[in-house]
Amino acid sequence: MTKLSVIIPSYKESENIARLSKRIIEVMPSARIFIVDDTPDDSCVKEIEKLALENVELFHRGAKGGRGSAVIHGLKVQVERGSDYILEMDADFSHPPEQIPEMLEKMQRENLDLLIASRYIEGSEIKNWPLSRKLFSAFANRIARLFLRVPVRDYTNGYRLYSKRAAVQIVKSCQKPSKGFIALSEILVNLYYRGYAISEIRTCFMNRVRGESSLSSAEIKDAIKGLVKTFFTIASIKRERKAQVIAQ
Ligand SMILES: Nc1nc2c(ncn2[C@@H]2O[C@H](COP(=O)(O)OP(=O)(O)OP(=O)(O)O)[C@@H](O)[C@H]2O)c(=O)[nH]1
Ligand SMILES: [Mg+2]
Repeated sequence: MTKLSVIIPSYKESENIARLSKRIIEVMPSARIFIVDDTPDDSCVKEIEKLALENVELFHRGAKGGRGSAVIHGLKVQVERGSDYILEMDADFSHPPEQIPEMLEKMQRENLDLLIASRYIEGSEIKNWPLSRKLFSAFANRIARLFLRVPVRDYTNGYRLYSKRAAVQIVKSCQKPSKGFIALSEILVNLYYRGYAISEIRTCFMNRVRGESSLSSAEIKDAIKGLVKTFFTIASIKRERKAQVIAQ
């Protein structure tokens, strides 16, 4: 049977994390959930203990290390455990778990390495985001596309499915990811410019109802630094691939 792992980065998500884990298991009873939790206290740990589901595991780091590094840690653990497919999604119900079977089916049918649930393709929806967030996200995506030139519409939605070989590549290439959402663009670049198969699927993104946002001005500064770093990554991957061709 196909082994699917779901990585959920979590920071102060005690109002969401158990509810979400339960919903995922209802949709995909065979999935294994791996939560990488940076909440300083044990509020999320307690919620998951209370839930007591065998296939839901929480790894408590206990200090804010960033969404990017939480996901890379999760990918590393799941690669070592031999997962066939690894999904990442936010803890705040922005990403509908009901879509997991559809994503998995497309991934397998088209033999993809990365499938992005994209907010910016036909048929997609963004619900309950204030205009300021919509504009910020659209602007961040435009800028990322301008500099990074990967032919996808959504560089920053953290609802994505990876193949095993893509996950192995990410763990190897993205050891020091940026802290916030720009790490998603770093991963994208590291796969696209090495020739991995990438596609998008329509989705319905919903603003969080419970818990607090971790988007801050520090994260925006981190995104600008991350974008510059990723821009230079493209040149180094191209050099690396050229050297491989010459060596052959
Ligand atoms: N492990 C870990 N998870 C984080 C960290 N920062 C954010 N997250 C999680 O990453 C996901 C995305 O963060 P959000 O706060 O929802 O960011 P956002 O979606 O841009 O903002 P809002 O939805 O408006 O609150 C959520 O599941 C957070 O709990 C972190 O430092 N460490
Ligand atoms: Mg969110």
